[in-house]
Amino acid sequence: HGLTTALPTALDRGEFFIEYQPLVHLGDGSVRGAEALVRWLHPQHGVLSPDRFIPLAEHTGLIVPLGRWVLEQSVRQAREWRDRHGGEALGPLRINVNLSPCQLTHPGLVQDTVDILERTGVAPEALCLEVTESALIGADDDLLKPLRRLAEMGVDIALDDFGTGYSNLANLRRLPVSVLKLDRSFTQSMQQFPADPVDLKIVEGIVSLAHSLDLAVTVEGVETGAQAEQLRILGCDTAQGWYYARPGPPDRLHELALVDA
Ligand code: G
Ligand code: G
Ligand code: MN
Ligand code: NA
Repeated sequence: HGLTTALPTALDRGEFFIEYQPLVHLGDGSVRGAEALVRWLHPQHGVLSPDRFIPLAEHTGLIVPLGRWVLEQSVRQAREWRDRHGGEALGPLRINVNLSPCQLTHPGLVQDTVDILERTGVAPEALCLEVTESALIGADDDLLKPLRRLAEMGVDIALDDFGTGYSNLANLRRLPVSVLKLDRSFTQSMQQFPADPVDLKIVEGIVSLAHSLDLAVTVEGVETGAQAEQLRILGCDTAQGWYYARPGPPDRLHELALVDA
């Protein structure tokens, strides 16, 4: 239908834009970075969420140039946040960017990332690439090789939506990941305080396994202070969700980070 025919030219027409959602340290509430979330400002349909067009972009191959554009814009934005605040006071704000499975198999991924980091002067340590758990299920060495190269350079790799796929916990050891992003469904089960004891045990187990493997744990979809507190007590490191802020324009993140600096 209409979206399919409009998508190929949308990038050239400058119809995509990026919103940023802060990543907050659960211990002290400080803003540590943001996740970049792409949107399409469609001339007829208005703002479309990625669920509406990312599958299409994957299907048509546009995801490769689109993903590269998102990466470049986001890393540039991270550089701008740093410059605008004289570098230090904001701390090193980190930028998280989602990668789709098609980008993982694209041969240009490592070189494109290196080029973008060099062009912008952003340290690899300030970048985190998010890959879904399901994209890495049964991943062979060929698929993991580019991620390993990036990880060796200092780029963080996060396992997104963790706990929704066929979480093979033993498999974690072989993946070049340094962050687990616990799926929103776990956060939702922390609605009551105290939360369901079985859910608490599961999250506790995941956190302790993650930490024993030197992985940081980020929780998604935090909507209430009670959830944040529960997840902090369980040892989660960083959080993201509407309780802190909805995804928004880059200046908004800058303001949020300044407030608690
Ligand atoms: O805000 P939300 O509706 O933004 O995002 C919905 C989904 O779209 C999330 O699963 C998110 O990971 C995915 N997403 C957002 N931006 C990107 C992107 O730039 N690339 C890819 N591959 N996925 C994205
Ligand atoms: O990459 P990922 O699948 O995690 O994408 C994050 C998605 O979750 C985006 O669609 C974003 O808008 C959404 N989101 C972020 N914070 C919250 C929240 O607190 N509650 C809910 N329900 N969704 C959220
Ligand atoms: Mn994500
Ligand atoms: Na997620």
